[in-house]
Amino acid sequence: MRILIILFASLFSASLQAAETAQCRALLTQNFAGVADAPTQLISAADIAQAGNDPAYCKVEGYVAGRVGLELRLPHSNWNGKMMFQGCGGYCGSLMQMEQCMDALSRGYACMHTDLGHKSTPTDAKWAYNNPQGEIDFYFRATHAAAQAGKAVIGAAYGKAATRNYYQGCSTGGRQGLISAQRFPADFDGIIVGAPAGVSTGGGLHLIWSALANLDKQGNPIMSADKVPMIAAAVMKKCDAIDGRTDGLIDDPRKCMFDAAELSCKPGQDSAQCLTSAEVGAVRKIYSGAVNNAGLQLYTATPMPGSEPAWVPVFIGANGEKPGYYYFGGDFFRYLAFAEDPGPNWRPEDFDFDRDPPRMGYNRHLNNAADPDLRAFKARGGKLIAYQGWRDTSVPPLGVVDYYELVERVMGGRKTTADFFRLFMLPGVDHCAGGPGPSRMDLISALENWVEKGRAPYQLLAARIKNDPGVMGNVSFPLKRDDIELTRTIYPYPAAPR
Ligand SMILES: [Ca+2]
Repeated sequence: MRILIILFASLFSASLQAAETAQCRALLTQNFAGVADAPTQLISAADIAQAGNDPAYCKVEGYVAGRVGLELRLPHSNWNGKMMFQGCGGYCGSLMQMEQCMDALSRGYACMHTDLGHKSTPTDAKWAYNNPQGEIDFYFRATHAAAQAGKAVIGAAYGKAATRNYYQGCSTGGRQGLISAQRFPADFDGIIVGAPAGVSTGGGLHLIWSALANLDKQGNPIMSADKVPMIAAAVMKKCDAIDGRTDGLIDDPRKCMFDAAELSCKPGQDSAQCLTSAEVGAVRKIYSGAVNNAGLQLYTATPMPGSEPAWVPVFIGANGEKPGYYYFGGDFFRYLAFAEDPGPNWRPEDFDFDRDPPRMGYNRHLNNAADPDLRAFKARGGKLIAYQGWRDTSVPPLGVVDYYELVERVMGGRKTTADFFRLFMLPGVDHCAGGPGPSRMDLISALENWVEKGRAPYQLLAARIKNDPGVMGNVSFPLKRDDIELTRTIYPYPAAPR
């Protein structure tokens, strides 16, 4: 009897194994042209051997009409029955974040990614020049279309549909996740959103304002990058202990009241050790965020005190160069921000903070992931975990804070919101990851527990790790104990440790 049970069990597991094995090359013989919302063509399918910690998988490449490129990595065996959709970054334009699938893949997920409908570097937007379809794909269509394609390919590869479909992404990827919850709430059962760009078109104003803040009328830098550590040190000295811990992290930078004039040069003082009045003006401008000539704040999400070490090179170029956002932010206005693209000859100095913000409604309509009405996503059982670094200079942290608070008001209060949406604010963390604060959290496990077991994340353990690979790198869980430098328990906003 016992032998029979073992025999039966092993036969059962063998058949299960067979059912879970991705049928890789046979996928190329299948027709995906009829996938709803996503006429799909596969281009290649290849077996990739197991290597190191990465399992063997089937690598599938293809596109959705017109030009939404996609890739899937399908584990050959031990598929966990689920899909993970990996988001992109910047202006996307390639499958550059496919490597961030590897954590999910090693857990048994079939993982996929899209280039968002065009070919480019992550920092250029020429592809969008007079290209409205490209903008539609980038801002909202490609993620939805690729998800439909991916679900169909996974179904064909394993002979059954995924039991759960999840999404994870940061920056542009965070925006993709919010757009999914807002506009395509049926696409994903659970969504992880990091530092979402495009909660408001104001994100573009932030880029251009902060790129110009430290340039004089001739376009030369007002303050050199070597003044920044002095400012950072003064802010930390003033505000580190407000949260009760002198640890180099400012838990809630909204409580830090710092004015650059505190570092003003006194008569006779060596200007290397203080700020000139022009430099005080530049620093105040960075903190203030975009305002028009009437003094009206155009975007309330501004760089926070404590973010100063991350101002170079994005707001203040190293070695007297133009700051990074002069170029990255410039492309937004050259090719995306307006209904009619001003094109390659447009310069950031051409932006008029009175005339031009009202012209950005066209982009806002495509871009903004700001709709607080998440009723459809909540009703279908969707769960949303968001996180944001307080030191972020690319996506100012108060954008997602404002969005979360707006959702609370629209969805009926804190408790009814916490039932399906939680935000985790990370002290001392840069854009998506990195910085002195702990930024790495096992968010996939947290999402699985919430969606599959009904266990909401009442806290998350964040870790700072050695040699963090940064915003583009893959970090697999569980973390290696020797790699962990610092941990911190993070509670859902607005709760804070005492
Ligand atoms: Ca502190």
